[in-house]
Amino acid sequence: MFNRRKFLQLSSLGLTAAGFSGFRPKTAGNQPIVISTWDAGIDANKAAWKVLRNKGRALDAVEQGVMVTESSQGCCVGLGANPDRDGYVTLDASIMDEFANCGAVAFLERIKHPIQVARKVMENTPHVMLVGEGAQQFALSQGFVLEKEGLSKDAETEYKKWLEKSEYKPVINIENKKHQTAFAPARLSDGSWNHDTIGMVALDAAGNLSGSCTTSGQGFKMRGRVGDSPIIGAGLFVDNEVGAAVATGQGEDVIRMGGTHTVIELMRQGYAPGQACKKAMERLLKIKGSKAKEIQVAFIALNKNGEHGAYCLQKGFNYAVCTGDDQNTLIEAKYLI
Ligand code: SD4
Repeated sequence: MFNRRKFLQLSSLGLTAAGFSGFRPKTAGNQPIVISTWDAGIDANKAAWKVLRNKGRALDAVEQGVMVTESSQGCCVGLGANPDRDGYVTLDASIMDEFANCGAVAFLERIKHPIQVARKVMENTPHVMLVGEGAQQFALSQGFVLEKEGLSKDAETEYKKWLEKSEYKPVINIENKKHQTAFAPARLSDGSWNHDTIGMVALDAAGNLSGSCTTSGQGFKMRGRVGDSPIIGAGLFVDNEVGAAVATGQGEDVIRMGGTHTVIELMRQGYAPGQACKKAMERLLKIKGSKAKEIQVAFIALNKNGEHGAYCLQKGFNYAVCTGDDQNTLIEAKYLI
């Protein structure tokens, strides 16, 4: 069995200290760290850091962090997001802690913070995942409020535009502000940029890992479609002996390869986080072949030692890393094709 001591031995032999994408934070010991996907991660990290700085639990940090993105007006992870092809916004989320407790919701409508509902599923039910109407009923029983029906102004505009052709074609890197400036502008009316997902993993001062992932899924998906984000082992996985990883991008392909579980198992074998993400991505490239050009998938990972890394299929993915009040930066991930 791979344990922390063995992991540290491998580290000292240099077997986990990657030459690429294996960044080591400047601080040592159980210095907390939080990392999250895309540039919206910068603001989310700030909220998570407040918890970590005060020696709070990684689980609370990853919940508080992604809630910022869920409620941010211009950032369409939550109810302001693009709808499915029938015009409804449906949300997926998952959360996992250091004891392998996990909770998830999928196809959830009219609830502002799916990540909080996912945590309630984890803590207050014997189950891991609730979906659709059942998830909504459970949320209401836990005191959540049913939000108004209807789309945000931006989503309404996008949906009308989409209806003209009704073609399902997810835009690659729609989440990346810089990429959109250059290639596919998706600026929202308040001046910010589109996002549909945020994933976050954190290590706390006690040396424990947790992760969260929340999304409106791919815009204009079929009604009832669920992506990777609420699926433990696909969009999110945490193994407190080894590390934590989260995925973003084309959910169907992340599910196909058991994305984040694969990353964690590679880390268990001794790969540094960036190397593990790269190896997993190579596996996906092999599965997808020439079709890989049509999609984006990215993984970010953090190990027990506080090392982090990422890898994506194609250029344009970035992630935010925070190790202090004024140490919160965006890193462009390396890519395969
Ligand atoms: C999904 N993986 O529903 C999500 C989408 C995503 O950045 O991550 N977008 O397939």
